[in-house]
Amino acid sequence: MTIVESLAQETPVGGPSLPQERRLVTAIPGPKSQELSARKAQAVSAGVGVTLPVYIVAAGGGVLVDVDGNSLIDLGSGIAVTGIGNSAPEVVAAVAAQLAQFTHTCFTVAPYDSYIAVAETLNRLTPGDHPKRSALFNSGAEAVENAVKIARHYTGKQAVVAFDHAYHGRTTLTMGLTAKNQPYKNGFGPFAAEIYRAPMSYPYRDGGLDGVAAATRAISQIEKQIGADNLAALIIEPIQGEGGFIVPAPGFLPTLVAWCRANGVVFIADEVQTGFARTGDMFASEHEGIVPDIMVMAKGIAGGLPLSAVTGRAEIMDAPQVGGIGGTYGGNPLACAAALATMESYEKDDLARRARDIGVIMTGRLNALRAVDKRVGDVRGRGAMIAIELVDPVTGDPDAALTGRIVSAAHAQGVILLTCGTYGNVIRFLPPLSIPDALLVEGLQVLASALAAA
Ligand code: PLZ
Repeated sequence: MTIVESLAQETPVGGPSLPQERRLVTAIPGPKSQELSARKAQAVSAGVGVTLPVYIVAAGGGVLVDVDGNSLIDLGSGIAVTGIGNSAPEVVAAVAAQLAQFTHTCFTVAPYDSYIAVAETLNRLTPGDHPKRSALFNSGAEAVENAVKIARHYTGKQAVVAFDHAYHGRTTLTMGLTAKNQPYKNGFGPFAAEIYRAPMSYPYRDGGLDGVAAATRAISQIEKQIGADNLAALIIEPIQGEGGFIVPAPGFLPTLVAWCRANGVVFIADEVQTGFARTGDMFASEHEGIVPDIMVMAKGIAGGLPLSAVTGRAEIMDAPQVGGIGGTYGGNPLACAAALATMESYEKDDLARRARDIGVIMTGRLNALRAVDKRVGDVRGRGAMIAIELVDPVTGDPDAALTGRIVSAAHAQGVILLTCGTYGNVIRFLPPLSIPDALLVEGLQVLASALAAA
């Protein structure tokens, strides 16, 4: 069978017209998925793990349909990527049109206008009305690396500060920025030099230190251990993603930004996970009105196509020598077409508002669980980026085993849930913004039953 024939066999077609229902017709994973898992084990590097081994043939709205015919509720969006939904019609149309014109020239060889249009849109959408420039890449990690390269070039300094619980990627430089050893770093060293770690604001676990005090603690450590004269950039996720959906106390981010500005340090916001309407604003930085010098974006930018971006102050972004920034695929025309359609939809359909509405539904239900079940230690996040932290009700210690049991039970019931957190005890909810309310509520009911049974 050719690839085209086998794709054609795999009905149904994805997109929002897929029946929006949870439907289990086999055990999870079903027999066909189990066959594929056996093939995977023989063909794919064991280092490439899988959260839930159901093999997908179509997705859209708020569901993923697997090869056995099960329809699962998607509360993960492929890790915050498909905010506008899988195979969103406007993305499909834009990519199909581009596909028929040309697929690749390499922007740095023979350019095309959609790359410029994406840059113009990002320069307009990101916080601050100063002159900006953008550059496009493929993955979040690649964009983070380039942000650091550009900040070093501009400042002529080398040190970079990242925070406790941070996640910035899996390449050599970004592994160094990432805090957690397992599974991201273990055995993969040595890591890049001149990376330093500062304490985060983690209201649930730092005794309620207020934001300004937490920032002052971080700044004092930075000044003593590194010195602003050596520091090129400080990089932080406005809400930490993989680290546990940690929302810093109010005042933390603005205090850091003010210190960076006063000390010639480039403030880099890593909005790879928080960006593009996810938190109820176009970018999470907007919540406290901070204006990053550089913003890094990926995930939600292009409706599922691989694209990432670095947008920043013109004088910083223009610092590198011509030819100093690039890559074969960065800003690929198919990804740019998808990004233009996706970003238009965020604005036109006011998806930030949809994210806030989803947040109200989720936090209402999760707080109700917390009120009656002390194992739910914390409910936090913003918009459609919400999490619960599971703890021992007596000691408050993280309970990763309970977390694992709940998530497995939800998976078996056809709800895709993701975990996160330094201590592995956080369940995060990242539904596509295209999910119907009824399906979201059903997913949360499955979670509640799993919690009760665990
Ligand atoms: N910065 C804030 O969340 C990616 C990691 C999934 P890439 N997070 C998902 C995994 O297990 O690898 C992420 C992020 C933040 C950077 C990145 C890196 O983005 O596109 O995965 O390279």
